[in-house]
Amino acid sequence: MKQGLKFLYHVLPAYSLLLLAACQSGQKTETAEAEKNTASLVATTANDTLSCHSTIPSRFPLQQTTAQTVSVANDKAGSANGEDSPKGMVWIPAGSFQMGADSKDARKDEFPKHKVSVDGFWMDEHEVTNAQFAEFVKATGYQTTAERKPDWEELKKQLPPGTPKPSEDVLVASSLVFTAPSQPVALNNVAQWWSWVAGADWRHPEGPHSSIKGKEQHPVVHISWDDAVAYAKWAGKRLPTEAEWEWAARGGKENTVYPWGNEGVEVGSFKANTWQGRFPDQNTVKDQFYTTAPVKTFKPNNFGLYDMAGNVWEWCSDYYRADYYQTVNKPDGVKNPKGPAQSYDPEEPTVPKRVQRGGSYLCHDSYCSSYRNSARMKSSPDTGLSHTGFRCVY
Ligand SMILES: [Ca+2]
Ligand SMILES: [Ca+2]
Repeated sequence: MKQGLKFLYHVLPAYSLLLLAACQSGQKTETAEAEKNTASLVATTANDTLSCHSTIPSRFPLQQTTAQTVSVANDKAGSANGEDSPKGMVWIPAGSFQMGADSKDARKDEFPKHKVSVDGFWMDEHEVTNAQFAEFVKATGYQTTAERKPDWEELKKQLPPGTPKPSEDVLVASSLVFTAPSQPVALNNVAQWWSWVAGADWRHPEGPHSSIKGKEQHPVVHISWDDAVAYAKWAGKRLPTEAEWEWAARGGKENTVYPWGNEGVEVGSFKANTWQGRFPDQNTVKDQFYTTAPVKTFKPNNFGLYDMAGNVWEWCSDYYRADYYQTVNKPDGVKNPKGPAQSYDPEEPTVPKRVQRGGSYLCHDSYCSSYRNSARMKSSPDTGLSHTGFRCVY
């Protein structure tokens, strides 16, 4: 198994530590600019589309860069019988639905809305927790992507020719940690709130001096797609397809923007672990959680799934293509789509990417509404940030 995992490591797609370094060196200038014009930056916040609307950073390249009908089939293939239920999983019935954009917040890659059918499947009722991931590591000795030193010889294969090697102090086992700036900042440079922290990994979510003690029931974070796949294989499960994930998030509801319906995320009782206040410098923490929340803190959707919106991002098995929905938009619909054969993200064309869904504790309604059912995100398979986790299906 270790050899297989080693192979996964060696396909690291990250292509530029230099961009990270460039972003970080530009940070002071950006901050100074922000201080000069706070009011206009706050206005920018509302309109900006370069924050978690469009992309989150890959591990290395901090690049700048309708009417709906839902039917739930009477599904006899699976069993919702409690006796047959795998522990901690719920049965998601087969059905067909209109996949894609539901609201004015929808982004280009959520169109066109199209008919999709999926077979029934079991799904983890909550995100994989630290306690669950610890069992896997204990049993296998698995070392996550974030715990391994990046291999420059591999990385540079995906860089433009002639890219100089970053300094050795950057090429150490590290991960990206959310670090709030002390004042409002423009939202077009994610390096202002993501820091490359040596020693940050799933056991040390905020860096080497932090720990997961007392966070056993929180979702595991700093999980790359490769890590998630390794865990799923060990558990005898797999990652959900993007279509399965969206169908499950909708919970059989029609015409809804969120897993709970259409009510705004901050209206009424709190429905998910998200960001309140002004991103990224001011979180009022009205929902009680600045970073992760224990799983099952907020109400489940109609299928009994927790945190399909917010808390941590969840990996799907599919490659990401911005135009994928155009290719599967057929009058009769598409059955059990598994994503495109290859990825293509016009924002970072050389980086192969996988899909993430559901948003995180960093998503805020004023500019990032990725806890919408149809919102799509993507990242390179070696990327696991302090808000990246997963759940499995089977
Ligand atoms: Ca929160
Ligand atoms: Ca989630």
